[in-house]
Amino acid sequence: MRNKINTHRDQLGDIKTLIERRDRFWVTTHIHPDGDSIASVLLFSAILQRYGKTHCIVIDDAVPRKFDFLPGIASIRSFDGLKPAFEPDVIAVLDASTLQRIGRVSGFMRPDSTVIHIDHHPESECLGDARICDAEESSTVELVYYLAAVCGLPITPDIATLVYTGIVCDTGRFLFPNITHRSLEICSDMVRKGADPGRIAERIYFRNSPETLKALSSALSTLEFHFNGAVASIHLNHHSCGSPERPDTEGFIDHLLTVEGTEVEFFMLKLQPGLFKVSFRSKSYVDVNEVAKQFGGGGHMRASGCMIRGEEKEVKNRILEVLGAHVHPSGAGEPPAARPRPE
Ligand SMILES: [Mn+2]
Repeated sequence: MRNKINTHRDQLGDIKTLIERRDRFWVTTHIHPDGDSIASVLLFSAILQRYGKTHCIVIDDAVPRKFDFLPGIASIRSFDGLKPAFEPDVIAVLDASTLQRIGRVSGFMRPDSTVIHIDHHPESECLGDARICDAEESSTVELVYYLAAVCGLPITPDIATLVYTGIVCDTGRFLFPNITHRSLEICSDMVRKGADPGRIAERIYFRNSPETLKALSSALSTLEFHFNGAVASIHLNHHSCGSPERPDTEGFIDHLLTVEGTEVEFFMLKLQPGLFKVSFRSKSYVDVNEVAKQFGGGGHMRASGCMIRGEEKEVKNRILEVLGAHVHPSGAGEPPAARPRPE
């Protein structure tokens, strides 16, 4: 961990200086916020608080209910199209690879706005006046944690809970290949400093509504395989779930990863007639960031997403056409390439 702080010493120093010199901050992250993005904005906000800075967290989306236990969560303001009460000197953009990803909040940025950008997506625009973009990190919250260390933020049980939660969520509960020895070391340290893994798991993963489980069952009943089993897909129309609320479908796609022999998984969630939110996962050789990019989306090599307009059949066919160029049509997988060992 020390090594990483050394690697980013200059950038961390630039961000710290900017925080010390300016007074009013907006802190934001991507739409459809997840555990990492929410933990990151809350941790950044704790750093600002330590310096006594005026700030607000503004996200162009609702915060999923499962994160309601996170310390400071009530301070997050869901963007309602109106400008927050004060003009910022600085906007901190966390865990979003492009400004498009922060939704309508970007509409309030001026060309001369000062931006801090902290992110771990590959091909991040890396757009800030002060920035750290490091795709070797499992999560953005790890990078914000380094900043917290450089700024001397004491690691209280609340802070430890934020960091641990962000890492757990972005590593698929320590199962995805993006996990590094650093992430595990940091988590171990966070547990020592008061994060409670059992309670955090219970809050995030074991409080599904019956509607969510029914929605999962209905999605899994649409399971299909393509290209001799190399690709698995499911779809769901969230209006058909019998609940007026959008069910929490995050994690549905991960069930497809459990099937032996598949390389790519995708999940089409119909948000409204003619509009699908599509998530992709891959296991060893297909770069699904490239796949999602073809539809105007993006993400990581092993997990990505995009929005696609069209009718269900047409959307699925377009996805399969793109995937056809990436998977072995015989269904035979390639051995995973040896992963470079990150520092
Ligand atoms: Mn992330």
